[in-house]
Amino acid sequence: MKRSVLFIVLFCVTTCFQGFAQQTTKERIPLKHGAHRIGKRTDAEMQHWRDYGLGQFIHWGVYAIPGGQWNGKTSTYAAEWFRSSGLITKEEYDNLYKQFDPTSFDAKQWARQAKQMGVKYMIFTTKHHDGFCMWPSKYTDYTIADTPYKNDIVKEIVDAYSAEGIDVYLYFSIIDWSHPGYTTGRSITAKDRKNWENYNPFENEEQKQKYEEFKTFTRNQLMELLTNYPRTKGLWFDGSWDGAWMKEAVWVDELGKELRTMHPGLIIGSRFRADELGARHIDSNGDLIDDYDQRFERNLPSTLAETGGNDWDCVMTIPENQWGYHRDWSLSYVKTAYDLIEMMVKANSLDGNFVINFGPDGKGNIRPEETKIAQEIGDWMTVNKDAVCGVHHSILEKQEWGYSTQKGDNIYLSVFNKPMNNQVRVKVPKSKNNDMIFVIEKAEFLSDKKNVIIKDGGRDKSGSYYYDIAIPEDIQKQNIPFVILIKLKEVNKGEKASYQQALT
Ligand code: H79
Repeated sequence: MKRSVLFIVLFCVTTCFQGFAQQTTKERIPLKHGAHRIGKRTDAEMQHWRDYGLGQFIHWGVYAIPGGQWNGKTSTYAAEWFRSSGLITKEEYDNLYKQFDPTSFDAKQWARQAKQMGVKYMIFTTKHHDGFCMWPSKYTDYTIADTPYKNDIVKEIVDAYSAEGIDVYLYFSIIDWSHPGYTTGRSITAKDRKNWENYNPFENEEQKQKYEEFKTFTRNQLMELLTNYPRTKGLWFDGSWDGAWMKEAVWVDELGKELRTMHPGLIIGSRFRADELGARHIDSNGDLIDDYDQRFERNLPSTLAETGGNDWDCVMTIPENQWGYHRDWSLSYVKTAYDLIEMMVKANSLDGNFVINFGPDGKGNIRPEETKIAQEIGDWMTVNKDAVCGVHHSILEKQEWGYSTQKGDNIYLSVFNKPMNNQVRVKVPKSKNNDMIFVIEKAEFLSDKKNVIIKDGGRDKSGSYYYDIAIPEDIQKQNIPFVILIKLKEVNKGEKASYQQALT
């Protein structure tokens, strides 16, 4: 009897597994140019990237000269898209570089400000969609070398930021409106995707030939950047949604491998290439392409599940969708330092890096509003950076008062919604062992290490336990987001009462 039960169980288990295996093998498409790795990168460079927490983006180019305005008219378009705004002719725009002379530019000062703000890495626009190169590329005349300023801005940036210990990543747009071989950037329709094998991005044979020149040009420029600036940690690609580029999955994949071979440790996000079936970011089997997910642009995930467990970054503008310098910031809501800090900690609590964009003006000045924000974030980071850098999501569930992050045994509670009763009620996780229970062993405010009172906050119907942490008066008065560092300890249920009594 027993034997037959065992047999039935074994039979069920094996058929289930077989069914599962069949299902997965049936579903997986043998891709050659999709993800080349399942799961996260585990090397030291990527671990370093994961620990940044906060980064700075800088959008700077000739679009900073008009700053969203021309002949007395203001564009509501993103300022770095000014060439397409309709307010300026293409000829006028393409000659702006002759006036580009940022006499106030001081890379060291920018880097000092970024350091004070607490950023660990920065991303710089070497070339935006207009094709203007902020480095003296030998493959085009449309570069900084042909401006009155002449100096290599990318070099100044890489040197100054690296000297401050801030890692540099190079933004590079695949879209290049200045190159005759670049195609129009026609967007892909659902119909195109369905019949991807036969999709033809070109209108004629000549266009197709010219695109070959564009590919060589793009490859040359990327090689040039990595050769000229060997301290670069990674490449942040943009404008890769063009059909012609997507259709080049094999070639682009080879290029990526070439770049990685010439620059070991290089970090590339998911916006560089499509797979051979035209899937971007997430390949046709559902796996992340390249090293981190770039889809959270100006848009944070709400849950860890939404991130798919991948590495990711969120790049964020201070006003609404303005990356380059726009003279008029009254067009949209302008985020405050605390708005940005809250988004940053939310990103960190979901295992992402948060990157705040700056758009310096045509003379090389960082605008006063941005400088103020940088200072305010820096002041906050000076006290609370432990909750941001080198952390990951915590074992606590999301709670109303804010977000929590963790490093080793340290759990950081970043409080953005201060309770009216000035008590932060913390729900601790349930122990896996029924006889055990988590207690808060220690709690301290990062800004004021005294006055910590922890009280038993009771228990809810589901059997979860709570603790109340009193907010000291000086912190109540400051009225800014604050961080409480706690340590949990697992104790026997019986021990809990006496343990808690000792604390209060
Ligand atoms: O560099 C920043 C943007 O310029 C770039 N990516 C970030 C990091 C970007 N390029 N394209 N897009 C973002 C999405 C396209 C938006 C567009 Fe529009 C909608 C282009 C034209 C209509 C936004 C609104 C830009 C101009 C008007």
